[in-house]
Amino acid sequence: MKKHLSELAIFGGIPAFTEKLHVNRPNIGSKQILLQRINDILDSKWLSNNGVLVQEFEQHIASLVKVKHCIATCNATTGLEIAIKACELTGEVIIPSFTFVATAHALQWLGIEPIFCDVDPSTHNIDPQKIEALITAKTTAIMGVHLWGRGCDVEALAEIARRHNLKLLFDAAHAFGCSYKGQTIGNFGNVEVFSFNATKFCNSFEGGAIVTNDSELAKKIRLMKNFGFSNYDCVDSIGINGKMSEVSAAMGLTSLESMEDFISINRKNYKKYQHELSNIPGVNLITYDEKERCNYQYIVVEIDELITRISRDKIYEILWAENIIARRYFYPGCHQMEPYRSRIADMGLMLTNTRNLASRVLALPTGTAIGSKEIGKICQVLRLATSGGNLINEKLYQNLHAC
Ligand code: T4K
Repeated sequence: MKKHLSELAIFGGIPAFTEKLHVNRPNIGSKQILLQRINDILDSKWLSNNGVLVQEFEQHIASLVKVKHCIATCNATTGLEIAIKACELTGEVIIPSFTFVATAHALQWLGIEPIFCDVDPSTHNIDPQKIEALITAKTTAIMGVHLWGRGCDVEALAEIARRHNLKLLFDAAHAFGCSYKGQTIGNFGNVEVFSFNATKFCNSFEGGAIVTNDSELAKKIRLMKNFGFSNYDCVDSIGINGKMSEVSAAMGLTSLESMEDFISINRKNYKKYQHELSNIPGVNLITYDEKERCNYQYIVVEIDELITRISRDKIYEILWAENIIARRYFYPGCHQMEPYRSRIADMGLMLTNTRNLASRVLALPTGTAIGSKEIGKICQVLRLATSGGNLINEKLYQNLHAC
């Protein structure tokens, strides 16, 4: 009978998790209120197409973000595509290479080439100093990503965009409820897009929201997300079906009502990880600026292999074997995925920080699905795995459950 690492006497024999602990288990607000809302939707027989709950969801977000316009969408990827189309981008757009692949795909889907820029290793966000070298006659915009909910260097990006007459967009999929220099994210650049996917701390099953303070742009976006219809029988522009359904809005509104609780649980979990990891050399938790509003929805550690003497990938395998389903976000980097990888073979060589981060980063479970006890055990496994270092030899490893 194979044993879990944590059960081995040599490591102190802590009982293993019997159920899988996933990263990004959805937070569920009040089931009762959600079910009531769904019941009302069914009774009203209005299921989609700009229903009352979608309108309420949009107003709620606009007021939370303190932004003029919010347009709900079926997901953030479609939201990005609509925003890109509405901004009339063409040619090339500069984005960070260390992000979820949807950032790049949203552009490529529209025939626009994403140009990958390296990130700042201390923030994981696009490095403004590396952008200008990538600007060509074809560049029409910069699209920053507020990775993990930590704001990009908005001023530096805005200054470059201004100097080169480029549009500035933000993929704010991670950053709902966060601020940058005291201002709520959602107010920067021409337009920003949030995600309310099930894995986000506030979710609408699937969903997104495009936010902007530009009234003309908002009008265009509103038309575009509904096939371009400005009225019955009247189509004013090209459009797509980017609409959010009423049931998604019901979940979204219910999530928003519990948003503060979710953030406070995430923050408590973050603090527990911070405490537990403080004495595990080489497992470095990323920091959030306490002066800003943060949603703390990602617990991200960087593994310093020189100190741990065990690779991030080995730690990842050990965690999985222990039923801790950590993720290597965003390995191996967008530029190493198709269709981008084939396009520029040595792109990885130029994106040194992205390459390093992609080999060091691990996202760990958090959210309402777990608490102090589980975090204590996750960190105990990390402690054992890393203090083992060369103890985690092949023989011992063979004792572990296969992933
Ligand atoms: N830009 C950025 C920077 C993004 O991170 C994302 C999405 C987007 C744009 C696009 O947003 P959307 O179009 O999705 O609104 C997940 C999410 O599906 C994706 O939304 C998110 N980023 C990305 C970071 O994570 P995967 O491929 O890792 O999903 P998956 O199915 O492996 O699930 C992740 C974890 O969540 C697993 O451990 C299982 C758990 N999970 C997931 C779902 C859906 C659950 O426990 N229950 C669930 O219902 O992309």
